[in-house]
Amino acid sequence: MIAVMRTEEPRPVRLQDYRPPDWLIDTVDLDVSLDPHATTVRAKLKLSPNGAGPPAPLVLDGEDLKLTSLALDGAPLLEASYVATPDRLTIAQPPQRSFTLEIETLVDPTNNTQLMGLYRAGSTFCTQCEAEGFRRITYFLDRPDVMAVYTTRIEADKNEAPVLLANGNLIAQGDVPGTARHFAIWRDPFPKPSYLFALVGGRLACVADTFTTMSGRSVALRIYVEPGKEDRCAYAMDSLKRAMRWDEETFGREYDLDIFMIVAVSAFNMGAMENKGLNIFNDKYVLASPASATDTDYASIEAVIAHEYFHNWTGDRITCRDWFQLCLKEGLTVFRDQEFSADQRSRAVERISDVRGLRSHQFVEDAGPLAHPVRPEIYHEINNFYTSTVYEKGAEVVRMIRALIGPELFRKGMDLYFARHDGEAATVEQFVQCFADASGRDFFPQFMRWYSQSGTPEVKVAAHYDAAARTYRLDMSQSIPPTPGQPTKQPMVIPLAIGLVGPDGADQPLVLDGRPLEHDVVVLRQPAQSFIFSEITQRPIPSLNRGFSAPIKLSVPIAPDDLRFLAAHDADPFNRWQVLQMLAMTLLTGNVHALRQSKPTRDDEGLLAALGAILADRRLEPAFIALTLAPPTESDIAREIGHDVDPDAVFAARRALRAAIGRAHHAALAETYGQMKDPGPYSPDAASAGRRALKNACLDLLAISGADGAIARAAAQYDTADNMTDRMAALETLAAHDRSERAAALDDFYRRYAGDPLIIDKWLALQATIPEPATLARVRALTAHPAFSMANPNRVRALIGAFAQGNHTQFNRADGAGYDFVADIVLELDPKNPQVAARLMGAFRSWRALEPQRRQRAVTTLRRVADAPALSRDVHDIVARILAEN
Ligand code: 0A1
Ligand code: ZN
Repeated sequence: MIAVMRTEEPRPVRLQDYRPPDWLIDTVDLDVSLDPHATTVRAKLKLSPNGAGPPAPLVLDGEDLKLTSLALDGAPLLEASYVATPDRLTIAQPPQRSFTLEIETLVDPTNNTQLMGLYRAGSTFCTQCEAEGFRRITYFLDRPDVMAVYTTRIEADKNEAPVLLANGNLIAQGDVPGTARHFAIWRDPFPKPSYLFALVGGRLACVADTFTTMSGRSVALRIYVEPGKEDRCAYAMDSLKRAMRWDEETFGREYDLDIFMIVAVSAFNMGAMENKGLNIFNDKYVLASPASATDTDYASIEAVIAHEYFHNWTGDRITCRDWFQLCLKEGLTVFRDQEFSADQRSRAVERISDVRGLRSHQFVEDAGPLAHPVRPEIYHEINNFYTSTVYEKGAEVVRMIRALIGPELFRKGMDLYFARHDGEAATVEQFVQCFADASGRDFFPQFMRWYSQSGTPEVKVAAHYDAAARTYRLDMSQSIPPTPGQPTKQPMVIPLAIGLVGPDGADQPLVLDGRPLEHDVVVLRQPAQSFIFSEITQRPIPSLNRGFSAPIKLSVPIAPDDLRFLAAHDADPFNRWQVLQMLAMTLLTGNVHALRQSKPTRDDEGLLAALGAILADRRLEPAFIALTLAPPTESDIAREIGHDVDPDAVFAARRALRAAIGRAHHAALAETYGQMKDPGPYSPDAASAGRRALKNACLDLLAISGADGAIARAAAQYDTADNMTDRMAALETLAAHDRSERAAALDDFYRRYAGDPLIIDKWLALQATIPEPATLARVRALTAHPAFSMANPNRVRALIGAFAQGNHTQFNRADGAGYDFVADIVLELDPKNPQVAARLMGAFRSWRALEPQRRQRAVTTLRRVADAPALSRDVHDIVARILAEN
């Protein structure tokens, strides 16, 4: 029977309701005949009952599917024996033994605007199956604990899709006699869940290389791109080879298939996807040349290529039992890609950038209505849980395991994890158990709270030095603010890497309870706990949470003089950066307060002097200096203030500090600008990128301070730049100043790059982030520009995403027009691409912290969206949680 009504799946989904599947699928034979509007998918599934439970019906997931034929063990199924709706195929009384099911469905890739399942990016056919996209291709047990061996035959018009790819190794290809079509057959020997399935068909160019693994096997490497873009693949290929080597050297992990393929597509909902042997990428994270990509783009490409490659072991070989375990693969893989970048570049700079990102995204999420545990326990729409909490905080949790047991035992635990769970769909408990077993330490049951409790822990520290007894005591207490669904919390295990810095700037030996402190880490486990260090001969300054060993908010009363001392002498570069951020934060929050009360703001000569010392210190890495010159972000300041936030005052205070830095160090900045210029050709390496970062930070600070000739210098740099980093940096500087040079440069930029969508995205995003009232009208006008398209997620993110997430003053306009504009876009986009629409909607997540007028405007807009008819589950879930009172 083929029913047509759409039956909603029971939602929400809860972790506590997990049950193993009643049926398993051992093999999947797919035969996909590609056609722009009517692609035929024949799936032959070998099913078997899972264990000897009571007879169970077979219920396969679907979404928007059209069933055209169904057979069991070769015989067509009687209409009375099944029910097929677009989103489910039910066989109430299947045989209680192994059998094969042959399902034929018809899908329309061209009109698949959600970009989930089989869709078209330009003219290329491609798939995206995580999390629940495979069910848009065929009926299936679309859950990660059902792992099967896939064989995929793809057939297509030879002219339309000369390249046919799927997971695994190519086993056959040829022409379909008597037609203009051809086929390819791919077989992936590794059992995998459906979310890792992929196929691609299109007119694509290929860049080829090889990699010899540590055991001497040769692996073919292929990057497929739109023809004409081959010359922009070199950095991605180089990053891939370095990532493959690094995983062998650092974790002993070798690649397993004969071929590893990357396909760059122009329309993709996220960054990239780790499909087994066939990674599909948003082309933004593949394509780079000096003339088209900035240093930041290069670094992102390196990180995303590595991230997807590392998933081969952490995600593909060992996958997740259910979607609640998403952090098992994502947190761990982010940790791995961060470590890779740290090893390839500068460890200190990488850590500071990662923490800056964590604070301005994850801490904001954790402090608002969308806060959720690293391992959520309930969801309405899993696509809304690809969050910075699952990814970035998930990585911090893995990092804490390493801080707690040290690098050697950490590696032993990872080895155990790979040995014990290879080929399985695992859980977070099983992962953590490997470290408990490898280390024999007893804190892991309590440590699990990092996965179950949301919110950012706050640790308060008081310090007492007893000169007579030569002891130094740290009294610590911890608490976690309430978060949605979690009014009260239990104490966490918090590893704090510490140093006690003596008057000579050197770390004093750490002796706790008569023993040298292991790994220089104290472990806070109680609500309140004291640590007494002995043999401390001189009053030290505490350097706590070094390297940001725990993702917490730390309050420790250190006098400004001592903070400046640490800025100059701390052996931990992260904390040298951190103490200056603390000094700046104190100044900024005070000045925001003053501005709100129309009182005079103040300067901090000591902070300016400390920054000057950093700027003058030629032993420091330029990239580190550049990061140090950047005050806390607007979202950091807003979060620190916490309530009654006026984004205009936040912006004004921050801008004033940047101008003060520019004025105070005018000469040094101008001199450094000159010194950091490299005469040679562009190279994307970290040291060169760091010099450019510092040079461009100087340029911007000089311009913001109103220095003579600074705008002319930026305009000249724009005109003469021989690489995109310098051109874009100059344009960003110009964009902050409403002068004729800005308009000229923006026009010129468009003319130069009109044919290159990824570059035009930079142009769109830059205009969307200009912090001035005219921006909203400009952004609105740009939605009608030929370069913009609501159908392409990169364009939407560049223009609308940048406005909503990256322009705090204009999105949060006091008149509410920014909110209404974004809401209108969300409602327009939602029927076509709910996933991207829901992400945009997340921009409203901090509304409750705003001052009353904006809060009122925001809630009015939020209610309008909530009440809109036919909202997707994605947007509905986000709006409902953002509005919920708890
Ligand atoms: N697993 C991918 C992220 C990803 C998630 C969902 C997607 O669906 C549109 C796509 C990609 C990663 O971590 O890179
Ligand atoms: Zn990932």
